[in-house]
Amino acid sequence: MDILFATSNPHKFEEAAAFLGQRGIRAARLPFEHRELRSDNLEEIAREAVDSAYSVCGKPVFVEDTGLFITALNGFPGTYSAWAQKKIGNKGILKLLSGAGDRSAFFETCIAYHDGKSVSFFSGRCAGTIAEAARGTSGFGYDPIFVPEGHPQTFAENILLKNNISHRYKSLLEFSKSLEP
Ligand code: ITT
Repeated sequence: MDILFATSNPHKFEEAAAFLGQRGIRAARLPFEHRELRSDNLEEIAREAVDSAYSVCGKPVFVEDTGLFITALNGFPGTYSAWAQKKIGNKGILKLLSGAGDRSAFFETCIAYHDGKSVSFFSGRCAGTIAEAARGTSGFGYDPIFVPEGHPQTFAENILLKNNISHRYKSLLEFSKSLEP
């Protein structure tokens, strides 16, 4: 089957298209520049975005909203992850965490799928810690500073691992199961 993924982020599209392609679902990208809703809730943001994407394309379409939630920063950058990546980047996050005893964090993704009648949600979470310094060159965004639980490398040092355990992988797995006939 064919499906549309509305996103402004080519990296997110690449990861999702590779995963879905392995399961016989061909994803096409709807380049979607959209002013995101301000909210602390990923599902609320994804809901508003998918309604807007559907009103543009009029076809079954999904969006996903992802955040990095850092315990020592009370969940920041969370739903403001795109903004924080642009404004302060990984360097800024590492600076905010200098001297922090607790470096735990998690990524969470919420997919919202509009099938033309109703909207369904699929979430995935990946726990880990924030590294002391950025490491690795693969991936994008916060990948060089995120070390998934139980592994020594950052996502940017081991992209194959990322693609098999990540927040995005988990949410896409649930989503793809729901599309099975
Ligand atoms: P959309 O148009 O799809 O919303 P976006 O880039 O604004 O694209 P998000 O709000 O979902 O996407 O993501 C927030 C930011 O978090 C994103 O810009 C990246 O910097 C970062 N991010 C998202 N997924 C990531 C991942 O798997 N690994 C590392 N960083 C990630």
